[in-house]
Amino acid sequence: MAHEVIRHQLPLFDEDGRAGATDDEHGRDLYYLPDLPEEDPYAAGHRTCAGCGPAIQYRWVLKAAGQDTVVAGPTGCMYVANSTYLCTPYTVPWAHTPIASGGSFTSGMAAGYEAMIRKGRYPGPYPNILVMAGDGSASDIGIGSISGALYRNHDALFICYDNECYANTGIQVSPTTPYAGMTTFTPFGKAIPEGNKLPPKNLAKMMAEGHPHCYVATTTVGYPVDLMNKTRKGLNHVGAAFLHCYTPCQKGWVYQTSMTVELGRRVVESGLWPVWEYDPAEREYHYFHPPVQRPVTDYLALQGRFGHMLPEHVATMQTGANRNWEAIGMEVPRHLRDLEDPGRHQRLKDENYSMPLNRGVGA
Ligand SMILES: Cc1ncc(C[n+]2csc(CCOP(=O)(O)OP(=O)(O)O)c2C)c(N)n1
Ligand code: SF4
Ligand SMILES: [Mg+2]
Repeated sequence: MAHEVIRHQLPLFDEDGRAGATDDEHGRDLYYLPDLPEEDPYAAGHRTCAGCGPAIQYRWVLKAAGQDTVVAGPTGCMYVANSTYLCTPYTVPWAHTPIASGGSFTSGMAAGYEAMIRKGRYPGPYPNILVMAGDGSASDIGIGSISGALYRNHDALFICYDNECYANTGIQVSPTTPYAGMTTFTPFGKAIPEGNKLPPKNLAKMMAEGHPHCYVATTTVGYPVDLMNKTRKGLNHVGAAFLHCYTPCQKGWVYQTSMTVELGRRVVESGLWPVWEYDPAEREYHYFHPPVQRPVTDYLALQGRFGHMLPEHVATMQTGANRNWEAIGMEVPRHLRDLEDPGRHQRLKDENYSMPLNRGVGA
């Protein structure tokens, strides 16, 4: 006799009921204070860099998922820094997978739990099953195995923590490295003054358009409640879900350590990272419209990886951001349209608040 597979339904955090919230001068709520779970399945004691965005994402995702969770992690910083011999920050089962196999390994876990529960060999309920893969893994080396898992609709959450580079091997370019983002494989120089010439791969849209039966969303570490709620929605969705999360890399991007969460807001407010949710039932996108629209320089100038940009590169970036505003149904204000003109810019390293020119990534 087949046993019934009982699944968790995790309640969502109330985004409007944040106690003690305070608005800044732009009306942004700076202090998210929801009733967070006390449990920390990703505990203190790991070895990531100070200010590491992926570590913040890991902590909030696992807080949202809770104790009845199994996690996989393909090779990358978040495997290497979290699995020193005989030491681990996880209080839930965790497994390392080869960089290309995050999708296939997680499919196997999902199918295995489902089969064991049906046969009465595991009492259930069906645990929260998730994988957190870097952008190198999820958008490049392991994209095939994740796409296969989404297509077959295994009941699991597939997350890309996106630090826009192959960080663990020394900050090399990846398909999600932004235009003009300097990496060790895209140095700027006389021949290629912008460093990276290519725009980033639109991974989340590929996943949503290519797997229309899946729940797909984007988020950033700048919006903790959004990140945790999308984690829970992805886990509650019966079938495969994909979450693409922007996670700054302090070492690779060269910024002040305390600015990780602020960058997660500014990348959205400058139009460079649209935050949205794709609902597979309606087959529709729901876009977040930030209350503030900034010039891209408010974001770029905080990071050494962009310090070499010339006026024409900054203007190209603003043009791309303005296209994004239109794509999510927002008006482009006059002052942002004007900034498409290179004549309105100076070299980025001469901007106010600019970080010093990158002396070599991670130096
Ligand atoms: C097939 C294969 N190619 C290359 C490597 C070397 N490698 C180990 S970690 C890593 C970087 C992974 O980048 P990403 O997935 O973005 O994670 P991050 O290091 O940025 O956290 C690479 C290329 C590997 N382990 N396996
Ligand atoms: S190199 Fe970047 S992603 Fe890796 S641990 Fe350091 S801050 Fe985190
Ligand atoms: Mg990466």
